[in-house]
Amino acid sequence: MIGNHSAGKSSFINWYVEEHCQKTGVAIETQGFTFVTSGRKRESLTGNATLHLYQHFEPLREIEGVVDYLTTEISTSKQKKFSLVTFIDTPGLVDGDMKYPFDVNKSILWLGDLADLIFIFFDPIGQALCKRTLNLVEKLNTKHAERIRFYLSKADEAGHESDRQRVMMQIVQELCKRPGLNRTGFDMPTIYIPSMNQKGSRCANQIEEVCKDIEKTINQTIQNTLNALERDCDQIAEVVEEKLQTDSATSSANLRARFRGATFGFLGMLLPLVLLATFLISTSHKHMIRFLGEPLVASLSFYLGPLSEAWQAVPQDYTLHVLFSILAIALVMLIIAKFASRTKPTLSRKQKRNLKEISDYVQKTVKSKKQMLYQEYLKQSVADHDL
Ligand SMILES: Nc1nc2c(ncn2[C@@H]2O[C@H](COP(=O)(O)OP(=O)(O)OP(=O)(O)O)[C@@H](O)[C@H]2O)c(=O)[nH]1
Ligand SMILES: [Mg+2]
Repeated sequence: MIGNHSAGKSSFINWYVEEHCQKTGVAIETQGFTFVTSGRKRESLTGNATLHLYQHFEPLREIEGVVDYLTTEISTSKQKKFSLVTFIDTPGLVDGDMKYPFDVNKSILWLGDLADLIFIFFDPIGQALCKRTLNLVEKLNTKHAERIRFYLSKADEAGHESDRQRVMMQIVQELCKRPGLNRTGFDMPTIYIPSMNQKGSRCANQIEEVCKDIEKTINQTIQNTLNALERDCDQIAEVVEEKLQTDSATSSANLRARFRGATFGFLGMLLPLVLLATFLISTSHKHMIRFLGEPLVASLSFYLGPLSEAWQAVPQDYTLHVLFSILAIALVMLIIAKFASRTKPTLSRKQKRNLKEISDYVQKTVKSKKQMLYQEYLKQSVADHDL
């Protein structure tokens, strides 16, 4: 609810809730922001408690000083659709010297991003043309034109029909001067609190339309929320499936990496051993027989014979070169083995089970609950309609 000072914002909330939640009067009554919401016990909360209750409003803390001017009024009223609404009453807007203890424009614009409906109250007395209100409306309109509703409040005080028309024209003209607001056919219902019509004005009161609009918005929000819930469930299941697939791909990649590492490692170890054996057989045959025994050396010479011949074919001067080259190749293979066998982390069995449980939960429990709520909602709205 935004509007000029004394436009009747707080009075409207009290009328809707049918309880005197908010102070009203001719003075500047509402100094800060008040969340009027439904609950089990009549209670007033401070700024910090308010931000605790509405955690998504936490960024408001960044606007200096505003937390000290936040309150929540919890009411047990079950009137109209109040149990499904939270009103945000805002400080009356005035021009000029009046200093707000916090950045009121910034706060209102920030709250406007979160509200489902933005009610703008213009009253016929005095300050319908408050610059601050018009500036804010223009800004809000660029982002949230479809949420904004204009009302001529306290319409019973507007005098005769002709006076009211004039006031309305003036407001619309003033709004249309703003480039962002120049729309054709401004809809501005006239409303007033029935019990406050002391002069017995016969002006049409469209306050019931406001209630219908609130109800319509509640219904839309319910549907949107339930649809978003279903989409979120699907998205969670998708992400889980993706994670499990990636994990299984990583697992097989790890297996291949281990195999590759083992192969290179084996070759890297085998090469120097074969080299050593060949070298020893061809150079110190007798010592070998003494250490390993005649039969083993015989079979070794049989298998490695061609290699030792090749070895003997290497000219004496180059033996060392060949030796080092082969050792270098073996070293390279061991290094390759080390790199090839590198693996990536995978999910533990417990983590995989957890993920599957999450996916099952959203797909079965949450989705069926959504279905149930949807049915319940449809039944209720059909019943309401029948009434
Ligand atoms: N005649 C008449 N008086 C109203 C109506 N609504 C509010 N008032 C009176 O107008 C005065 C201001 O109302 P509030 O509800 O305090 O206005 P507000 O917009 O909350 O004002 P601030 O909190 O100061 O910004 C009070 O004296 C109310 O009794 C209405 O529909 N008709
Ligand atoms: Mg007020």
